[in-house]
Amino acid sequence: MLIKSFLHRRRYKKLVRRGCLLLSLTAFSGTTFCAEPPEPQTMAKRLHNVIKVVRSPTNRAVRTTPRQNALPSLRKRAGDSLDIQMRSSVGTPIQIKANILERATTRNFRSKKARDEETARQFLRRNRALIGLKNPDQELELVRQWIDELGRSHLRFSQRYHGLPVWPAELTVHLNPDGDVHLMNGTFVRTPPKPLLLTPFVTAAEAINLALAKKIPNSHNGMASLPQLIVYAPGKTSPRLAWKFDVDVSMNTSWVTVIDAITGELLTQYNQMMGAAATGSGQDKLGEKRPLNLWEENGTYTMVDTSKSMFDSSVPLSISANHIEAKGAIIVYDNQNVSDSGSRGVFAESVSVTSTDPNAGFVADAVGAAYLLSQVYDYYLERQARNSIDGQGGNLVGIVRVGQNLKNAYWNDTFQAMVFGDGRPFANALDVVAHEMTHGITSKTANLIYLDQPGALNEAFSDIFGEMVEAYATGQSDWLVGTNLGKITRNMKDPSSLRIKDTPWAPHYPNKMSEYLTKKDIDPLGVGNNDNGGVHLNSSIINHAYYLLAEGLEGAIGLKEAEKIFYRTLTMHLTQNSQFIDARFAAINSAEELFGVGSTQAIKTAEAFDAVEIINIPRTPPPHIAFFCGRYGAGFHLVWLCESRFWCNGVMSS
Ligand SMILES: [Ca+2]
Ligand SMILES: [Ca+2]
Ligand SMILES: [Zn+2]
Repeated sequence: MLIKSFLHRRRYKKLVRRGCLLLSLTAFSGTTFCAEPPEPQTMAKRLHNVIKVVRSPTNRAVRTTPRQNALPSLRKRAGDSLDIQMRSSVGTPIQIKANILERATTRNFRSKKARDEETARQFLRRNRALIGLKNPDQELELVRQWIDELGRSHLRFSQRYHGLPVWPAELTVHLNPDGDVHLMNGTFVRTPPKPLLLTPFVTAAEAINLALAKKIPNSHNGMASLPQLIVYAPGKTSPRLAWKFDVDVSMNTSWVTVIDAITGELLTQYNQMMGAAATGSGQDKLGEKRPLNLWEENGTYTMVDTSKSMFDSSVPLSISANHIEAKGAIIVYDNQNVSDSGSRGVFAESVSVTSTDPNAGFVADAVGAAYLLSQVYDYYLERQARNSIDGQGGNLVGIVRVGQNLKNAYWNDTFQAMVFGDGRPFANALDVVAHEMTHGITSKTANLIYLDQPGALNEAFSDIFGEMVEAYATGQSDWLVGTNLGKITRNMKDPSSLRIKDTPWAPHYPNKMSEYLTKKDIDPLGVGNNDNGGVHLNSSIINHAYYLLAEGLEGAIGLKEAEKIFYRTLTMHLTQNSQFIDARFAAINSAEELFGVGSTQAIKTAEAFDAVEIINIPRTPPPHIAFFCGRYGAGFHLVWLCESRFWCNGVMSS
């Protein structure tokens, strides 16, 4: 069969075993394979269609494009190690990887930073046809550049279109310690083939009114931020001009809102605040004794921990009844059972926690909070060499007794504060508190948007590091989220042992991609809450991959190496709109950077993602085969069909 001439026999068999059927193929001259994240609903539709052959609108006579030429010339420069993975939905690379993609520029620069940027930009310019950007210098703005502990440089670029931000679209160029580009990855879109209309018909003020008129709960109390004109490009619809702003309803509710600037249509809206999974059936606070680090002045002891290495003693420390000034301290305030937005303003009632006896008299909630913040700080410093949540030794603040009997705890990024209600025994729930604080790290690194797959990744990294902090502090992880809160909300070792709701007909949490929950699975009638597309539900697939890597697989690599790989994945590789497939590549790349290409750790990382069906499909074809991927171009698309919702929607074209 023709198919076997280009598919590795073994991989073909594997795909067939996994339930994929290749229904129909006609003769074709060349082929390539594209990876894209699973789209369960699309897959379901495809099943009904039996087979779908799409004729591209462009002229078939045009056979060679700059894009097709780009691959052979890159292959010539990069050699056989070249590996390109494409996102077929938008026709841009998920990643381009080789031993060396672009050598460090030999031109002279004042600093390593400037030289690295020029090398990265040279790579982007030279491969612009492959990357899908007409003018990378104009269309990519460098937003962050850092050198990691392995001496590798990472440059994060944000996409622009005629000066407007394209959102959420980013890519990262990675340089080895010699300054050569060896990897590029990202979630971005091609330069729109036809110019976009850049004059809004809908004004910013009209956009806000439209948003407030829609169904945001309590939006009449809402405060909208200044709308920003953007090109909205989530990768599922074609890019369009839009207004983006937040509608803040309360301290823990802030709706990211995008309104079409031409039609006024609501394009997306989701609550970006990450509430704690604060479910449970009540449990008394344990009277556990915790050591405290305090600040003493004139016989009064205040709950300010200056014992961490982040503390900067050159900045004067000052303490008043309701404010503490310090740099690099852990500070706990007591909000005295007033709500977060009391009549006198946000946290206006919070006071410092004091006692005249260093061994007695402190508010119990504050003692617990000080212990938790200290453990989270120590974990990230010791295990991940991260100095505080912001990575810069910024204060960690805890605010306890917020509201009356509030059954919630959440991280407030603006205040760099962990906020605790007193309705649950959070003081003992390290996994939940570390989960919340990890959202603070995510927002400063990958900054994953809180919707669908990127949102599920955001949640998964919080669950994972919640467990890792628990393991660090207590000596073991139980792989259960919500330990000590009275009710387990997620199980990383065996996700599907739990149902997503307390009804006997509710679906189970997914273990793998074939069990991925669509919005319809979550909210069949479409009237309720679909959890932003299942961010707390589909996260289980990533959670489970992590568990397998750390402990579950035969030859699993253990917690300490697994957590290093996933921390690197989150902080160095993922971008705002990363999908599960991006996480697979990012984790493998991280393992290779830490432990070497072909290392056991890298192999096991791939196996862990295989096991949850976030699978790779064949690599870039050899250079004599014409290169094509995506919606724009010549030829036929043939779609693989699957018996179930397995992830295998690779697209082939001639
Ligand atoms: Ca806001
Ligand atoms: Ca736990
Ligand atoms: Zn969360």
